[in-house]
Amino acid sequence: MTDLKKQAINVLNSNWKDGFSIPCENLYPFQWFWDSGLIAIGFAHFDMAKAEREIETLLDAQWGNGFIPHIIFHIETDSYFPGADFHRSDLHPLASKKYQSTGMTQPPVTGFVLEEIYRISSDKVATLKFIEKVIDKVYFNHEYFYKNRDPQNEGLVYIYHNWESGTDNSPIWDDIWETMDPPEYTFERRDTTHVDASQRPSKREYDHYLYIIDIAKEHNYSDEKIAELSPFLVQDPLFNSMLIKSNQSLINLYKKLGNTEKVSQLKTWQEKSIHSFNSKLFDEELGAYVHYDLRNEKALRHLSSSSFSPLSAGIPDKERAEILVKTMMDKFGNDNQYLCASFDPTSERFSPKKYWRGPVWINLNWILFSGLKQYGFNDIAQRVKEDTIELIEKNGFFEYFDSRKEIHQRENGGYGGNNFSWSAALLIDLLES
Ligand code: 2M8
Repeated sequence: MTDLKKQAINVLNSNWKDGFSIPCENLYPFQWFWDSGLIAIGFAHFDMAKAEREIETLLDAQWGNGFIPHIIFHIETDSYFPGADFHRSDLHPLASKKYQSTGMTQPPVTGFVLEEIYRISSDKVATLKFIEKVIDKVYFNHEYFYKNRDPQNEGLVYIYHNWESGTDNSPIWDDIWETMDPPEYTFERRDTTHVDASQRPSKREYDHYLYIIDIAKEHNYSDEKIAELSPFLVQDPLFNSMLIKSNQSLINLYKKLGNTEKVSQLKTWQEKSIHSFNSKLFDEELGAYVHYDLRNEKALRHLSSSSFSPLSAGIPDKERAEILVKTMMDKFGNDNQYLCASFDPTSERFSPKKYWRGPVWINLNWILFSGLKQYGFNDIAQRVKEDTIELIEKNGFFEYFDSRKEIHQRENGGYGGNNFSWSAALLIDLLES
């Protein structure tokens, strides 16, 4: 086993908290939805019991309407803000009685995570038994999305908060902040006691984040009211790609399990989603997929690593995939840049050290790698893989990395939290692929 893989295993084992994993010590002390799913892929390579437990714990926090929250507050600590007391998931009548959580969700990765675990497993019979036990909960989660998050019945679901996107302070959201004027909140930030403030969102950005939650709370997290009133209502290409990728995995797995009814419903959702995705979210001029602001009915015309994520869900046809990859390489693939910056390096809004405003993220690289491979862009996929390994080898298992190669010759270009779980988990998977 390589040293790097051993180190990655150590990171995962040390972030394991008896039933679930934290993304990293101090900065993120709870269980996060999409982190958990991606972490399970790493565990599946060396400890299937933990991979399964991770998913079971996550699904145990599901609400009575199929919703899965973005943070599950397993412990009480004031080292993270905003915590359970601010989010107040208990306001929703169908919230879990067992766990305190947020009232927002995250990219629905669980469906494809189950299929990945099956792919990795050396005991397919046992793994399929596990999948059979949990898969209906994942299906129920997809049903929640299609029933509650698609007010115009397009097959595209909305997110109502930037924290639902996973790409939390992407410059794309700046367009939305311009339409809002939230009050100035008084609160004590915790993230900036763990990480340099220059790598995190600003105080004013946090005011926006809190204000959207307050509006949702005023209406007890009612989906209907949120759709009507939230100033943030966006159809996000990454979020919808994850849903579509997971739909496909559920179809594949239900076929193995012989459940034709579920396969047929999933196929109906899938067809509609892929069709709308291609007709609504593709920007011909930019040559890539973009976000759509449903509240203000306009496209948010910016390039980010999310723009290329539809490759991993098989959304573009071959011709469009070529265009997409050309855009990616022209704008993000310059020789002095590591693939793939989280935001357009040629834009004025690009900020290479700050959270989701420019740095490379390992989870997005893993998603892009899988997409590029699916369409046969093997050389570029290989570059994404090599860049990912090099970034971790040079700097450590950080949360995000500077995309500018020159930086790494002078200093450590890893930012945010260290010993970060999904960086370790997905590196293990990349090393094996
Ligand atoms: C970051 O988000 C949290 C809020 O959810 C934060 O900044 O406090 C994001 O990178 C998100 O995508 C990720 O799931 C979370 C934990 O790793 O951290």
